[in-house]
Amino acid sequence: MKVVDSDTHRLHSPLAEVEGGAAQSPREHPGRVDAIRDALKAAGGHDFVAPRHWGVEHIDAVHHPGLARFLEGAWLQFNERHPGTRDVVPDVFAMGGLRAGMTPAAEPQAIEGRLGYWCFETTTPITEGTYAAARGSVDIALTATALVLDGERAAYGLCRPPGHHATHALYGGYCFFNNAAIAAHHAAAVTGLRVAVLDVDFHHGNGTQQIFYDRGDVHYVSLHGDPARAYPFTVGFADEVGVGRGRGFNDNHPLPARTDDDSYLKVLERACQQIAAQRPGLLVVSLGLDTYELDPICDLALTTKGFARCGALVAALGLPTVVLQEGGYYVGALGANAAAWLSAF
Ligand code: SP5
Ligand code: ZN
Repeated sequence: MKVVDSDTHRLHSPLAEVEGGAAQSPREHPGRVDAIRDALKAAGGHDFVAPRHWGVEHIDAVHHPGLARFLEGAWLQFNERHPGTRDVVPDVFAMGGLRAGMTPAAEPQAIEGRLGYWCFETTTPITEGTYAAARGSVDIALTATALVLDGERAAYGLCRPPGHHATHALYGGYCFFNNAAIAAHHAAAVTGLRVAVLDVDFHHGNGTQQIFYDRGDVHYVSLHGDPARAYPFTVGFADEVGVGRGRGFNDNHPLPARTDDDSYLKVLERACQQIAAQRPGLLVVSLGLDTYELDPICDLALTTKGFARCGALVAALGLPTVVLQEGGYYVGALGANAAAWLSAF
C-alpha cells in the first residue's frame, strides 16, 4: 500500500499534558510515528511517499476560518505577554453558560481568552511548531486522498497530530485540524459522490460527527468506548443519528469495557453493512489503534490478530479507501498493530 509520511510532526512535541489535575508525560508523542514507520518498513510491501503542500483553504472549507488564524499566531501572541512559555495551555474556557441569556461571546481580544474560546480541554498544548505540524498532518491526509482519487485502491496517511476530536471551531483531544473530515469533504467535493467515514479509534470522533451532522453527503459511522464512561463524555451516544439532510447519516456504536475481538468484529460487521447500504463512492477510515488490549488510557481488548481481522473486513467493502492514523498509545505494539491492519487490508 502507498504510505504517506513526513517528519514535520516532530515540530509538535509538548513537554506535558495536563490531565487529572496534573502535568503528565505526553501519551501523544513523536515516538508513535517512529514505531509505526519502523514496523511498516520491516513488514515490507509498502511504498513510502512524501506529502505535497496543500493550501489553508482546504482547512477553512471544514473548520471555522478563525481556528487556523488563531493556531497560526497563538504561540507567539502568548509569548509576547508571557515570555519563555514553552507549552501554551488554556486555563479559562469560554463556556456558553457564562453568557446564557445574553448575546453569544465574540472572540476575546486577549490571548488568554482566545485560548479558551478555541479550545475545549487541557491535554492539547500549543508549542512553537504546533501549527506547522498540524498543517503537515493535513498535507498527509490530503495527499493520501489524492492518491486514491487518482486511482489507488487504498492509501495510508501516517497522520500526527491526530484529528478526529477537532470540531468546526474547537481544538482538543490531541487534535488541531480534523484530518479525516478535511479528507472526506475534499473527496466529496471533487467527486460529487457520497463518502463514508468509518471511525474505529477507541474514542468517539466527536469532531467528525459534529462537522457532518447536518450533511447527507458524508456518512459518519463510529465504534468506540461508551461515552457514559469514556472520553469525550458528551458526544457519541447511540441516539445521535444526524439532523436535517444528515438524518440517517450518523451511526454510533458505543461499546462496553473489555470488548474482545469476536464481539468487536460483530459490531464492525454491522457498521460495514450500514456503510454499504448508503452506497458510498469512497471510504475514509479513522484508524485509531487505542482499542488494543494493553492501551494505557483506554479499556477495550482487541489483539494484534484482531486488528488483522478488522482490516480484512473493511477491505471486503470493496471501496476506494483512505486510511488515516488517529490514536494508539501502547507504543510497544503500535507498529505491529498498524502493520497487521494494513497488511490484512
Ligand atoms: C486521538 C485520540 O485518541 N485522542 C484521545 C484523547 C483522550 N484524552 C483523554 C484520555 C483520558 C484518559 N484517562 C485515562 C486514565 C487511565 N488510567
Ligand atoms: Zn483515541
